Amino acid sequence: MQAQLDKILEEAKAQLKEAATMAQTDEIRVKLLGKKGKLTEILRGMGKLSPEERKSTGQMANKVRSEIEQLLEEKFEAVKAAAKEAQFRLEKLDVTEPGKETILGVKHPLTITIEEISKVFTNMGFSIAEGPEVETVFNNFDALNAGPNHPSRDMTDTFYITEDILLRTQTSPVQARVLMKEKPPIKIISPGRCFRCDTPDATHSPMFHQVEGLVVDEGVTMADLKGTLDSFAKQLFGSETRTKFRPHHFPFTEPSAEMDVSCFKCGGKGCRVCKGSGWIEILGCGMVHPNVLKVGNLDTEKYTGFAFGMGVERVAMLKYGVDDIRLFYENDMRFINQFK
Ligand code: 2U9
Repeated sequence: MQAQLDKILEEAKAQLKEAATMAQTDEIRVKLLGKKGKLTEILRGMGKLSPEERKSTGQMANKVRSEIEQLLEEKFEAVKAAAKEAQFRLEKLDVTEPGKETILGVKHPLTITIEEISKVFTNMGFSIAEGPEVETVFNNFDALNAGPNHPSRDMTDTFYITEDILLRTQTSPVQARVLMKEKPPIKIISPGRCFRCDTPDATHSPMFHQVEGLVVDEGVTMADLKGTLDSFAKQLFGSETRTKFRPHHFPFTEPSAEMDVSCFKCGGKGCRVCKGSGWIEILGCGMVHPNVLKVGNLDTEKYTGFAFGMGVERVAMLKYGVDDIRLFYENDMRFINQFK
């Protein structure tokens, strides 16, 4: 019996040495100490022995059992620790490893330009107004004093959807809506997308962007217009920038003007950017026509206003030295990435 028990213990030691997982260790436990386990069977068979034999065999068997239980416990602990170690190794965090680069998008040059222009005006107390790109003929033309025979209404210049609905040709209808809805003081800019039936070339696109502005209150004068736009030019193109106003004509303003800025490239001496003149035309402006103020039901004896409008693409092309407007719409990342 002793020999049998010694053999079981030796085998148990050998098997446990080989076991590498909890499952393998448990399998060994079942084979030895389970219901049909080798040692269990020996213990069960002791009933048939004489009382003397039962006592000595029982002592031997119990000693072997507690030794095996001890070995099993140690093995369970060991494989558990090894499993934990392996898991830790797997999850190890290398704090010296360089971070993974996140590829961020970049802002489109037109977005950058709109944001720069808007910032200058919002810093001067202007609010930003927005409106639909699909507009009524009334808001786009009639409200802006462009009568039924005005050339800008021509089918060849305007994308009509129906007789009364069109794609806005400027952002002025946004201001017309504000004028009809709100009371002075009004001090807004309206950046946005516009559409004109133009054949694309280096300086024309059927879709383009504008920033327009409108100020209406009691006692607004041409001096306010000039002061505001001169300050704008100095903030956008540099504090050395000078401005000059040339008479012009728009249906929605009277008097009207175009504003030139001294060339930010050559300072006014004359270069390729200003085509030798020293000046660059940047925007149109004027005192809001009384007919337009009347659309807002305003007393034209009491209220006056000024308005202005500029093409965003033109400003961006001048600022960044872009010589073809179509580059803005091709989304070639080699172009877009240059404005980071
Ligand atoms: C209301 C009243 C007046 C907006 C104005 C201009 C002058 C102007 C052009 C510049 C280049 C458009 O992109 S461009 O072709 N715009 O010169 N725009 S005053 O006047 C308004 C607008 C709304 C109610």
